[in-house]
Amino acid sequence: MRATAESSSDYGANDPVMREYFEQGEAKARNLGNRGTIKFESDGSLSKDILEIYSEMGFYVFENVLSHEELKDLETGVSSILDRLPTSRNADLNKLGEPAIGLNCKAPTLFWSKPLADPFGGTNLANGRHPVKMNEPLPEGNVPDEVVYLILGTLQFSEELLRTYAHPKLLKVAEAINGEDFVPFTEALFIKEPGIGASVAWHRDGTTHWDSPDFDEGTHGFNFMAQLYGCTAANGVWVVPGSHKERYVDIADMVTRAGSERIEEAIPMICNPGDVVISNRQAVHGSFANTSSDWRITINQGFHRRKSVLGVKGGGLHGKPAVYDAERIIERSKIIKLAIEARKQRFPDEQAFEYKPLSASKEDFTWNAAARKSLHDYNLLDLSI
Ligand SMILES: O=C(O)CCC(=O)C(=O)O
Repeated sequence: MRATAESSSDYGANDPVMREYFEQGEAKARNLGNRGTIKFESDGSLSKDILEIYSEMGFYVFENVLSHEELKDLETGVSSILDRLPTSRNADLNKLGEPAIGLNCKAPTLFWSKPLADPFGGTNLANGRHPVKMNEPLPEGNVPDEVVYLILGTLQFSEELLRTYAHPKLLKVAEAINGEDFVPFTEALFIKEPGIGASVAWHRDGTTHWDSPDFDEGTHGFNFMAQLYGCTAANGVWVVPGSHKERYVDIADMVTRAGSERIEEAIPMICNPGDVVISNRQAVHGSFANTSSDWRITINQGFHRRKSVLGVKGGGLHGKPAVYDAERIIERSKIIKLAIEARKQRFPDEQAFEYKPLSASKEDFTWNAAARKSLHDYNLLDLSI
């Protein structure tokens, strides 16, 4: 396990106030009432209490979703991805001198940052949705010039991640929240290495529907954030509860009112290994540079309502702008079936999820070498709204 490291950094002069903010945040998080195991009603529908609290807060911590066995698989998969990264932004090889992953992909895959930096905050990147730069503490010790802190299109790099994508309870939750015809958005890995991991400035994820007449709290979908090592106030994502219901928010003003990037209303996700957070993409959220000695690896799996993407012009951070038609949506959704088939091979005794939009399909979704190859650049078809 990589859960802690010997060396770490701190926030310099801000360290005492950051620590106080983290302590207070953790206490609030533990009292918020938005955590527990995934529960269903006797008719198989998702627990009404969970739906109500998720709707109120915009995020919910599902505890103990991933078994010890699955976590071990995921650790193998994630380690293999980290080992296969290029040694630097312009390198072709990984640390073992082999061809690195991501380099022959047309779709965006690897995102680099200086240690403890904030690559997006206060820039126009990603439609300028990260208006305020976070504090960038100075790393201590011998650190690389740049590190990969975010990977997209992850399912092509790891069968272990692909299998977890088809976790039957998680897909049942996706169905309950976004409807039987729910569709994928994108998949990502956030890597917060101790003393190095970059911050993700406060933002909301959606880019297309803020002015839509039929906008509501679920319009821009949600992310599952599965935690390999758990997460703390210091290295985890913070959320402003309830902000997902607002059509317009002023993040810069929240920061101005707080007098720093320590937004007062925000609450951290506090998780153990194997917990999975469902997080509304419309909620204001962000994470601080990881000066702690704890690793955080978050496995993100995003899902949308079909009606939020059909006929909509999307694109931006995750791909080229395009109008998403029914053919593209079903093509992108096929990975759900492939993942289900891959998972069946690993967990044959588990009740598999049935993905209704492809129930009647005559296509062969057997998980084999050809299927694995077909995943190359699959995220060119991401449904990014
Ligand atoms: O994991 C993080 O630090 C940021 C996650 C995030 O911003 C997202 O999933 O949209």
